Amino acid sequence: MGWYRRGFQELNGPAVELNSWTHVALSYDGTNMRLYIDGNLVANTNVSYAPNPDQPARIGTGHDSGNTPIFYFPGDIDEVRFWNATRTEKQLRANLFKDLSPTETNLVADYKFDTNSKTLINSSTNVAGLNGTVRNSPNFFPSSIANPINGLHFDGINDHVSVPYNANLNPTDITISTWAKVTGGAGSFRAVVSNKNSSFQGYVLYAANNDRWQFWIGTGSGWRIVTSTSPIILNKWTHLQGVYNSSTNTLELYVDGALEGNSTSGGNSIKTSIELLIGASDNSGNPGFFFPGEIADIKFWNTPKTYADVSSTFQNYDPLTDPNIIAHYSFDQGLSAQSNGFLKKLYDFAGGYNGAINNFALTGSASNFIVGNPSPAGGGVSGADLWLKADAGVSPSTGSLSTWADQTTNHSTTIGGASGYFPTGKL
Ligand SMILES: [Ca+2]
Ligand SMILES: [Ca+2]
Repeated sequence: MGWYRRGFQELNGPAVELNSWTHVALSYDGTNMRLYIDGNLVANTNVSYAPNPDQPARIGTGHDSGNTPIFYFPGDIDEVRFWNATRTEKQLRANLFKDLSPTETNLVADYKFDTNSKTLINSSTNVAGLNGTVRNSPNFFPSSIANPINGLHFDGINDHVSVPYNANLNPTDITISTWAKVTGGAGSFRAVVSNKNSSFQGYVLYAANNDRWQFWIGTGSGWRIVTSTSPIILNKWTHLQGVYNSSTNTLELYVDGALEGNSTSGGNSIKTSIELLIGASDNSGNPGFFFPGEIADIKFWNTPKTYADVSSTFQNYDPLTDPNIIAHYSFDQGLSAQSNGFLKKLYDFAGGYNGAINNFALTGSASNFIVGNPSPAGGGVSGADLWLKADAGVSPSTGSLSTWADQTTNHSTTIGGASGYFPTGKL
C-alpha cells in the first residue's frame, strides 16, 4: 500500500504457513493501515496512501513496473472481498466462513470463485461492472468456505484441538455451552473441553468414568465437581452447560437444559496457566482423556448464564451483538466428510482464539469435520441462510411464505424479512 510510483509501505505478519488455508485482510482508514491474519490484527502503521488510478485489480498475480503480470501465486484462493469501509476484527471473524448478501453494506466486490467460467463474477450487486476475466485456466474446486454447518468428529485416540493459553479464557465468572455426542469409552474419562492444569486450577467438562456428565473447577487444592443425575446416553447429541458464578460461589451443570448438578460451597480457582483443549484434558502436562465422538458449537461467556440465555444463541447467533462472549467455536468450517487437510486451525469466530487441529485424519466421515449442528429439537440446521423462490408465474403473498412448519413435530419457524418473490430468513 502506498504512493503510486513513489513507494509502498510494507507490513509484515507471521511466517507464511504452506498448505494451510489462511485468512488475510488489509485495511486502511485514511491514516492507519492494518494487516489481519485469521481474524486477528498482526501489524499496523500510519501511512499516507494514493489509490491506484488506472491499473486493473488482479487476483493471483501482481505486476511489474511495466504493468506486466508477475509474482504469480502458487496455491488456492477463495472468497476475495473488497469493502469501501474498514472492518473490525470481530466483523472479520464473524464472516470467515459465511457467504454474504449481495447487498451487504459497504461490500464493493465479492468474488466467490463458485462458477467454473471464464468470467469471474462479482456477487455483490452494490456496484455494477466489476466482473473479472479468468486467464490461463486455473483449476476450480469445491469451496471449503461457504456456510458449512459442521461439527468435529474426534477419534478418541489422540484427536484434539489446542488453543494457546489466554487469560481471557479463564475469567472470574464463566459459562460454557457445548453440544456433545459421545460414541464410546464407557467407564473412562472423556473430556469435551478443558482448560486445567495439574495444580487443581481451571475447569473441565467430562463424560466421566461413572458414565455421568461432570463439570469440574479447581480449588487450588482439589477439584470441585458437579455430576449429572442422568446417565450418559451414547450416540445422542446432548447439550451441556457449565456455569460458575463467583458472587454466589455457585457451580452448575445443565444437561439438555435441566439443572442436574449444583454446588454452593467449596473453592473457586478457575484460573489456570496452560492451553485450552477441546476433545482432551490435561494429563500431567500432556493431552489425555481423549473424547470419542462429535462436538459442535462451543461458546464461552465471562458471565453466568441461564439456560434460557444460552438456548437463545442456538440459532441466528450474532457474536457482534453479544458483549460477554469470549470465544465461539462453531466448527462451521470445512467440507463435511471430505478432504479438509488444508484446514490447520479451528477458528474462534468471536474472540479470535484460534486453535491447532491435532492428529485428525481430516478426510472421510471420522476424525474430520462432518455435518453436525444439533438444534434443541434434536436435528436440523441452525444459522443457515434460507432463500425461497417461487416458481415462475406464481405470485405468493408474503404472508403465506413467512412461516415454515415441520409436519412431524409441529414446530414452526417464522421467517423474517419476507418480501415479494424472494423472502429470505433463517431457520
Ligand atoms: Ca468459494
Ligand atoms: Ca487421530
